[in-house]
Amino acid sequence: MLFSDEENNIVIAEDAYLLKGFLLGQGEPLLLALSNVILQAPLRHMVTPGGYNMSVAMTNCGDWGWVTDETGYRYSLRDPVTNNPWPVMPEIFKKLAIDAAKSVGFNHFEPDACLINQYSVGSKLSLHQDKDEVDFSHPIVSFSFGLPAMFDFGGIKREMPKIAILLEHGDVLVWGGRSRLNFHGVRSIKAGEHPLLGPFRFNITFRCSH
Ligand code: MD3
Ligand code: FE
Repeated sequence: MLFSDEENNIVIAEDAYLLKGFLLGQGEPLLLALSNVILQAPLRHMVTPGGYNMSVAMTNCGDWGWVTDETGYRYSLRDPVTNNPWPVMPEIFKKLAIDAAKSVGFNHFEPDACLINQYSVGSKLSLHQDKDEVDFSHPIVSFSFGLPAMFDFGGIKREMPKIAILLEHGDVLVWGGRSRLNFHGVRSIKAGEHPLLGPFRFNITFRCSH
């Protein structure tokens, strides 16, 4: 069951919070910063170690970027498309991610990696765990923009029951501690038009990769 704590954040699970509409006052500078990152490090469909093309298009900013290819998943200091370092993490991204983490009690969050996911209509992210980081004591913070998505949140084993959570433009998830390694995924995005982002959803995750 979902319930709200004293600050009116929604507690989804142990150490996992949904900050509904947290970013709504900051949409314009955030989306400007996002478009600036994407101009320097273009969105691309990466290949999984199993040889599948991901339906989600991705890029990164910050010191480390998450990449996948036929050889596996890893964090890289350079963009394999341009061979450049990833674009600097925009100050406004970093500040709001740290503020969001702080608002639910994660006081020492210093992300060194920021993964940008672009979903078109029909894109999905299959059930997975995030375990390419070195230290799972740090939370993950995620920002959602554009079209809504149904997010599935499961347990620490793939076959455990899942709850579905609607993620909308301006929402933030902070995910750490006892839920850090839980399985999760994003269901296929339904057709729609967002007034600012058109037929797309963007999700931006902030992590301590090292
Ligand atoms: C729950 N992204 O990039 S963000 C991913 O909406 C990813 O694009 C999704 O899963 C998206 O790896 C979900 C929310 C999220 C991020 C990390 C988690 C939920 C999490 C780690 C553990 C459990
Ligand atoms: Fe994930």
